[in-house]
Amino acid sequence: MPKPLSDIGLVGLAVMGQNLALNIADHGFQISVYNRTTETMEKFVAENPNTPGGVVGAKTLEEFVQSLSRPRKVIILVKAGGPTDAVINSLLPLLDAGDIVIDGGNALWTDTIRREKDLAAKGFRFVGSGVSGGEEGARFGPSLMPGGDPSSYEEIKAIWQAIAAKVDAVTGKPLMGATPGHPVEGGVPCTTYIGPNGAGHYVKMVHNAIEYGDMQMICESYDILRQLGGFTPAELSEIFGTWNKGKLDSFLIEITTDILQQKDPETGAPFVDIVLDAAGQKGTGKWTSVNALDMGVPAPTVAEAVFARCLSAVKEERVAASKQLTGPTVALSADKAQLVQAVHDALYCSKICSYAQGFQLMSAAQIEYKWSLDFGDIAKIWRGGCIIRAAFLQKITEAYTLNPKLANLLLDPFFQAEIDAAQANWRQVIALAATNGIPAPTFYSALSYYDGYRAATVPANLLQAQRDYFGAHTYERTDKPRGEAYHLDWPEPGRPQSKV
Ligand code: 2AM
Repeated sequence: MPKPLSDIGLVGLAVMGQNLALNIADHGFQISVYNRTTETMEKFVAENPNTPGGVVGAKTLEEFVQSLSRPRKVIILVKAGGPTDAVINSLLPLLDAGDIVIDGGNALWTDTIRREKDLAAKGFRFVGSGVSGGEEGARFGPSLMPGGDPSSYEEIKAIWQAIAAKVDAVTGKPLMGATPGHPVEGGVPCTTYIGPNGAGHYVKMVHNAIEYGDMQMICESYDILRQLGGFTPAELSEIFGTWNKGKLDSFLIEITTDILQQKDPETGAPFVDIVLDAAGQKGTGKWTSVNALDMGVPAPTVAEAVFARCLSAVKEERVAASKQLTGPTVALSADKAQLVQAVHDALYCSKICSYAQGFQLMSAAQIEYKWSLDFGDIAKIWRGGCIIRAAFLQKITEAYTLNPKLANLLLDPFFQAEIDAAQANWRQVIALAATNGIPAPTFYSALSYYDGYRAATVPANLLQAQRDYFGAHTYERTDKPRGEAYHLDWPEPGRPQSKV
């Protein structure tokens, strides 16, 4: 027998919405569902008659809202942008003060800040919750990054903790094996309150940007190993499979292992060789890079990952250029086993730099928006459920537990020792990529970030002199306190400086 009122409601029954609704129902919560196209809702309800909590369909938004217990909790999972605003605007006249609207889409965090302010002014509560893990995550346990009104998190906490992915309390490894109607028992949930207004969606965006970096770095590893090692996709699958048992143990390495052994069902060729090399993107990497530029925070590796997708997308132009522009001939490496270890280390070091940049970005954003982010907790909730889940994140949690005010991940003793041990190989791989003409933009940029960050002196002295020369932009002096501006009365360009 259904309860008279549902515990929560969900608007938007595309795949993510359907899977999240089933996840909620699997944990014993009764959920009401509404979709603009009624047939989708009817089909969904008919196909899922026996969930532990129960799924209740509503044909109109009025019926939907009336079916919810108070304070009402409504998850919106529609396309980010205009559709989200449209749904919010249709819902508000039907809701009461104190009711909670939760946007589970991939919203731009500044939209979330705007919506939270707008709804708060009208007496409603708003939560912008990042949901990561794709369709599978939504169904059996995503990583959830809720931000917004803190009192609303208390209202949804029990549901969020129940439906989130779980990791082992001791090892931090994801607990797998959930099936429909049978979620995993126990474990630590991959969710925590992130912060006010747009904090949840901001952190979700940075998660996605880190994902862009991870994916591009894996692609560069694959490319270098294939070109310089001469490995077949099947051999590469074995290499990635081995890596997945060590420091690089992660969901993205795991799926890469699977992909590289997949054959194209039509031709029998390695599947990767059938897929066209032109990448798509939905915008979260770009948003992050634009924001890094806006805040003046160095996050070059993410930006390079976005640009690599852009360069891949101009396929026809590249094909034409390949017939005209020259480069070195690729020479196969003599020591294949050493190459594999070196590429492993290059990937590992680059990954550390990329995560360091992502956390730097969140650190700057929290000052800009007056949030108080807990980086140890953020790394913790990324250990399971989400696309970047990895053994590595346990180490990041430990780094921030050891020092919550860590200025940069690179300064943590564990990561410092890891880079010390692996950097010779990292440098070797980049040198090999350069001499053989293999693009490796995230590897290169991560190393430049590392070398730049550890340099007490960079050539910005000359740059400041140039700026002062042509634009009287002033400079600070090495022999005077910071903040004092000086200007030299430069001679005319081309005229030799008069001797003193
Ligand atoms: P639909 O099935 O009626 O298209 C992903 O597109 C989800 O968002 C779908 O459930 C879709 O509903 C819903 N959606 C997209 N735009 C919408 C809008 N403007 N109003 C309500 N739902 C919308």
